[in-house]
Amino acid sequence: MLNLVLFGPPGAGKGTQSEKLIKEYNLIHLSTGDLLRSQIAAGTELGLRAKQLMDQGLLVPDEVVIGMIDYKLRENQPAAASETPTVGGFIFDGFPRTVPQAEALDHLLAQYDTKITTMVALVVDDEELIRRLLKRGETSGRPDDQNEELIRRRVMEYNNKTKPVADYYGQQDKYVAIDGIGDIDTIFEAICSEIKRADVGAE
Ligand code: B4P
Repeated sequence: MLNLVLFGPPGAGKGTQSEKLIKEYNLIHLSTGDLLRSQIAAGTELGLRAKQLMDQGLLVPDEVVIGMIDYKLRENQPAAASETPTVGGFIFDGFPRTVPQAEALDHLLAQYDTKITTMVALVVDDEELIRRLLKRGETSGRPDDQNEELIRRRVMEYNNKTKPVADYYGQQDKYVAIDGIGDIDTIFEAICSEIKRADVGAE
């Protein structure tokens, strides 16, 4: 199993690269941002609560996103232990975003006798992030992409609460940083090289 954490600030290219990686490695894509937006679209109570926070550029509570990931992991396990897995693994996009989420993920994966292979971080400076998200906001319709002040709040939330997650994986020798500025295919190739290195190292 390849279990990849794709890490980086809002607008670093996680969603963009995830789309390519799931095809290349036959991975199940678990994006907490997408899961939350589908709850909002469905008008669930959870979605309504999450929307209030997301629209302010704030993170939603740990227990909410951990619960969603727990559910999705259970949903995607082979029915019997002897059954051959049909997927290559999971890509975690936008999760974990806090150290308690990272600890919970290790705990959840251990229940299925698996673990994170590596975490790849996309490094992009703040001004480029703001440029990208404002541009996406012109067409995405996402309320959290609509104004610069809100985007800066998301970047600040990342710097305060999410950045420490890199140290968590660094301590496990699973943290790799990649330049997230430049051609999308070149960045993709760099991620694939790191996956190869981590996979060989894990054998
Ligand atoms: P997410 O949906 O995860 O959104 P995101 O951080 O904006 O990243 P995304 O993956 O969508 O964008 P990408 O970088 O690919 O989170 C939204 C909100 O949900 C959070 O603020 C939070 O409130 C909540 N949330 C989600 N997960 C949570 C968790 N675990 N805990 C608590 N709260 C949580 O791309 C951005 C743009 O850049 C795109 O337009 C793309 O085309 C462009 N781009 C990508 N690569 C490029 C490149 N190389 N060059 C130029 N442009 C590029």
